[in-house]
Amino acid sequence: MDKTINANFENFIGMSEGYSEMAYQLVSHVLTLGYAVMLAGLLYFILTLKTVSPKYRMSNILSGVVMVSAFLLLYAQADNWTTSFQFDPEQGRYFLNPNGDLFNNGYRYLNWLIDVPMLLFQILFVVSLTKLSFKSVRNQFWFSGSLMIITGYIGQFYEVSDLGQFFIWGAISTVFFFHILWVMRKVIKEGKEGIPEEAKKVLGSIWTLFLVSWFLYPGAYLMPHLLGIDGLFFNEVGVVARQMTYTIADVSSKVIYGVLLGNVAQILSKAEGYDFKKLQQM
Ligand code: RET
Repeated sequence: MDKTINANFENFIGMSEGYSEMAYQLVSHVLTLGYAVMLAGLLYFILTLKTVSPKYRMSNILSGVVMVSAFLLLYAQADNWTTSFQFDPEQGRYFLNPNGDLFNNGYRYLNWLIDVPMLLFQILFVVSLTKLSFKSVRNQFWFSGSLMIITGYIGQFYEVSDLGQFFIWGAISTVFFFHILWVMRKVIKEGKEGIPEEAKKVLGSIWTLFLVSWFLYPGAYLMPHLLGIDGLFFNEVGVVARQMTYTIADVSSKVIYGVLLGNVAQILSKAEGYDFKKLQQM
């Protein structure tokens, strides 16, 4: 297999030096943790549905949708890892399985195609927009969210075979990414107007979490070349770092984000006279 094949760099490491026991298992465990957290999150979002007034429940429902799709696709991603590489007892390392599929991070991208619009819409069911139009924001989120992912999905195929294409598609994707950040900043700023101080603080944390966790994805895209083209990360350390980055980003941008939005919804529900704790005692 030469470097003209549009395969992810994980395969080239698995074909040349192979993976040590620790690197192989770390990736396998981190991928497993990823989908396990999504199932746990699903349970949380279902069980907390009634803690917010009916008006805000769409936020929990969208988190639930995100959990189901992420669970299934991350499960497929983990399965892809274990079937792509196999242990060689003679060398004591894992190498590309000649009878298996190649490894590809594309499952994730297709998961984002569902989850990114859902996560972006979700906040619109919690904050009240007074100046911005709900429809226009929703359409901008939907448009730029999908194009950011599709262009990145194409680009990631070229991370070894054609760096020109890899960087061009990555740059186009980044334009849509910045558009999303710009719209989200406006939504959060406007959402803070006229709500209790406590809810404002949580919305502030959501913006920080959003910025940090969403920037991890382009970081993972660039991982094989992060410390120089085919440089210090073009090895098993880069492979482990990439899967860890993705898992941290997924747990933050989907689960923690959903929990924090739920907290805002709880505060707002209470301020509007829906006090879950009191209802429980009745
Ligand atoms: C890509 C390609 C390279 C450039 C940029 C990217 C951005 C990806 C982002 C993904 C967010 C995903 C989320 C998923 C949650 O389920 C596509 C890696 C900018 C921001 C939040």
